[in-house]
Amino acid sequence: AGRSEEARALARARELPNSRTATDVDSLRRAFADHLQYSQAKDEHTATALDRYFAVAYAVRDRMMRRWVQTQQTYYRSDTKRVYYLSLEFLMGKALENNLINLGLRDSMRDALASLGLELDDLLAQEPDAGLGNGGLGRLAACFLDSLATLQYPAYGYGIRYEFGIFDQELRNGWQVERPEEWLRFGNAWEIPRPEYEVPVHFFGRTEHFVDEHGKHRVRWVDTRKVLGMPYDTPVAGYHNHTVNTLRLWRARASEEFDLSDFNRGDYIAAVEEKNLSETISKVLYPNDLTVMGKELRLQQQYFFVACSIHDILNRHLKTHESFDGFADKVAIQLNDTHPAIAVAELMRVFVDQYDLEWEKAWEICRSVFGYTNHTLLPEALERWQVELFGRVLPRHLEIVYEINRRFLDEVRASGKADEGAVARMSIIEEGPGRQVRMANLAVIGSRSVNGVAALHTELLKTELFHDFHALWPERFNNKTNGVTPRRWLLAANPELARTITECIGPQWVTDADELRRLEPLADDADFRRVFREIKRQNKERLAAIVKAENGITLDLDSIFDVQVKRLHEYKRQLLNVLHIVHQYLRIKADPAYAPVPRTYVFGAKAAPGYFMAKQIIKLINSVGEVVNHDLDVRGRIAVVFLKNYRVSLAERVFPAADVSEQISTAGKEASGTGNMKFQMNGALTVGTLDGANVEIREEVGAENFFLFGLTVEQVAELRRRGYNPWEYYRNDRDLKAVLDALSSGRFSPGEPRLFQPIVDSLLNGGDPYLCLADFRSYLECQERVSQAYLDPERWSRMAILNVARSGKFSSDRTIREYAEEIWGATPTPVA
Ligand code: T68
Repeated sequence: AGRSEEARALARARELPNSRTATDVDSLRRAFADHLQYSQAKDEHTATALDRYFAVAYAVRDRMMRRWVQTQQTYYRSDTKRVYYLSLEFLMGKALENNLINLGLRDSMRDALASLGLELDDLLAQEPDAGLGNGGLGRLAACFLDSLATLQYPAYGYGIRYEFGIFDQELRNGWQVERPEEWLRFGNAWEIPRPEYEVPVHFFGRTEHFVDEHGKHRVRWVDTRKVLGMPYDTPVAGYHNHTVNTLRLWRARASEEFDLSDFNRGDYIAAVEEKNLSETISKVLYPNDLTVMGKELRLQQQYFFVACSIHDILNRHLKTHESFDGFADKVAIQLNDTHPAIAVAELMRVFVDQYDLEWEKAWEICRSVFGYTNHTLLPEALERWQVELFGRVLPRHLEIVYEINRRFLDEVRASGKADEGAVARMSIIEEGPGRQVRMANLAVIGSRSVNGVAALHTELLKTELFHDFHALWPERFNNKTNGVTPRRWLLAANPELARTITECIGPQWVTDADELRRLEPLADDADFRRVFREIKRQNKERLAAIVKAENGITLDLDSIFDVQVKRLHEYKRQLLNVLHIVHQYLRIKADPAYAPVPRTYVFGAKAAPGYFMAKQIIKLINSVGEVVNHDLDVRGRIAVVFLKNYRVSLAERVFPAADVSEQISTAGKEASGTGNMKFQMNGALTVGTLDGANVEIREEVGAENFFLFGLTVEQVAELRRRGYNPWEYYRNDRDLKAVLDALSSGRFSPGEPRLFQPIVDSLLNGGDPYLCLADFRSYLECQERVSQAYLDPERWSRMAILNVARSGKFSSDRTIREYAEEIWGATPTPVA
C-alpha cells in the first residue's frame, strides 16, 4: 500500500516540467548548460574541455535513465529468461559517441553544441578509453553487449571494475615502455556505484564437516578472510530501441571484519594498511593475453567477480521465485573462456552448502545453465592451477572440484566409452608431480554447451584439444563464429561511408547487416566506385593527420595503406610482415630502378610486458622504420609506421583508412580474429592465411576478392611430420637469406649489431615455431599480386566494395542471435 502511494506521488511529481528527457536541440542545449553549472560548477570562463565533455555525457546519461529503469522493470515483470555474460575483460573503449548514436541524439547534440560554438568531436576526444581488456576476447564481450541490447535480449555483463586497465604504451628509442593507465582519475560519467548491493566474498580458511540436526552431512567454510564486492553499473543502450541493459562491474573493498583483530590489538595503522591488501583484487588488469600467469592474485580476481556475480544472479532469481526448481529455465550463464570457470564450483557450493540442495539436483541445474566459449588452442593459454595454491585460496572449492571429478570419472568408466588414457586426459586433475586443476576440463564438464569462435577453430577443438570430450558428448559442441558490431565499427567509425551506404540502400543495414548485400550491384557503378575511393582517401587523410602529430611522418595518401593492428604475438607473425618489408627495402637498395607500388606499412600492437620476443619485434619494427623512413633512396616507395598505444579509440581511426588487412597467422593458431572483420566491413582487402574466421571471410567475399597465401592446417601438420628445418628455406631462398643476413649484420641496429640476433636465432636455431620461413615465399608472391591489383583502381574498388557488401555475416548481431537461439534459449523482450 505504501508503495502504491509512493508510485502515485512519484507519477504526480513527474508531471512537472523537467529538462532531463527532451531530445530536441533546444532542450539538449539547456541540458548541457545545466550540467556545466549544476554538475561541474563551472561557467564559460572556467570550464575546461573535460568539463564540457562531462556536461554532454551527463546530458546523454539522463536520457538513458528512464529507459534503464523501464528495461529492468520489464524484465522483472515478464520473468523472462536472463542471460549473464561472465567475463574478466570488457574492452569498451569510449561510450559517448556510441550512446549518442544508439539513442538517436548525435545530430541534435552536434547542432546544440555548434550553436554554443563548440565542436562535438572535440568533446568526444576528451573521454578516456575504458580499456578493461587485452584484445579480441575483451572487445568481443563489448560488441556482444551492444548486440544484446540492440536485439533486446534480457542480458547482463558481469566483470571487474579495474582501477587500471590495459597499460598505456609509450615508445622510448623504439622500445615499448608500459605506463599505468588512470582512466578513472577524472571520474567516470557512465557508472553508478551501488554500495547498497555490496556482496561478501570469502577466501582462504578451512572446511569443517559436520552432521546437522537432521542427521545430514554438511560442510562449513570457516576462518576465512572476507572481502566485499561493490557493484558499479554502466548502462548499455540498444540501437534505436528502448532497451538499456546493465554492465555490472565489481570493485573490491575491505570489510571491517577483515582487520578486526588488528583493531582489537589497538594497531590502527596496521589495520588500515590491511585494507589496501584486499582492495588490490580489483586494482589492475593482467596484461597477458594468451599466456597464463599462475598467480594467486589472478585466481583471487577470478573467484572474486564470480562469487559476487553468482550471488547477484541467485538473489535476483529469489526475488521472484520460491526455489531453484525452475532456475535453468530462467537463467543462462556464458563463461567467456575459462577465466570465470570457477563459477561451476561456486554455484555448486552455494546450492549445496548454503541452500541445502541435494548434490544430484544441484549438479543437474549447474549443467543446464552454463555455456563455455573457448578462445584459443594455444597450450600456453590453457589455465591450470596448482592444487596447493587452489586449495589454499579456495579450500571448499577444491573439495567440490574433487567431488565433481570423482562422479564424472565414475560415469565415464561406467559408460565404457573411454579407455584409461582418455580418462586421465579428461580428469579435472592433472596427476604427476605438482598436481594441477585443469579449468578447461571443469568448464566442459560443467556446461551444457561448449563452443569455438570460428568454424575451423571449432573443428580443431573437436578433433584435437577436446577430442576425448567430443567422443563422449558430441552434442555438447557447437560453433559460434565471432562478429563485430556494425554500429561502432562502421556507422560510428566510418561516418562518410555509412552515410553513403544509407543513401544507396536505406538505413536498415545498421540492424540487419545482410542488407549490405544490396551494395553488390554498385560495385559495377563507376560513380559509386569514385565516391567510395574519395571516402577511403578522406579516411586515410584523417589517419595521416594522427601519424603526422604522433610520429612526425608525412604519409603518401596515394600509397597502399597496408595495416597490421593486433596484440603482438609470435603466432600472429608481425615478424613475417617485417621480413617482407626488409625484402622490399633491400630490393630497392640493390636496384634503384625498382619502383614498387608505393606502400605505407602501418603497425599497432601492445606486447605483454614480460614477453621478451614480442618486445624485440616491436623494437625491430621501429628500427626498420627508422632506417627505411630516413633513406632517400626509398623515399616515396615504402614507409613504416608504428602507431603507439593501439587501443579501441585509435582502432576506430585505423580500420576505415586501411587498404590492406594483414591476417597472416600460422594456420591453426588464430581461433577466429575479429579485426579481420572490421577491416572487411570498412572495405580493406585481406592478405590472409586459411586460419580462424579468414576462411569464412574468404567464403563470403569469394576467392577472387581475397589475397590468400601460406600453408594450410593440414600442410603445417604434414610439414612438421616430415620434420621442419628452417635452414633449408634459408639456404634455398636467396631473398630470404639476404633478409636474415641483414638483420644479423646489424644493418637495422647500427652500433648494436647483435641486437636482433635473438630474433634470427629463434627463426633458424629455435626451429621457427610459427613457420615464418616456410610461408615467406608464398607471402611475397601474394604481396606482388596485391600491388598489381592496386595498380588498377577500378578493379581494386570493385573488390573493396564487394568486401563491404559481403560482410553481413560478421555482424555480432548474427553471432548473438545464434548464441541466444542455440545455447541460451533466450527470447527478445522488447521494452515498451
Ligand atoms: C582471442 N583471444 C583469440 N585472449 O586469440 C582471437 N587470453 O582469435 C579471437 O578472435 C578472440 O579471442 C575472440 O574470440 C584473446 O583475446 C585474451 O585476450 C586472453 C586474455 C587473458 C588470458 C588469455
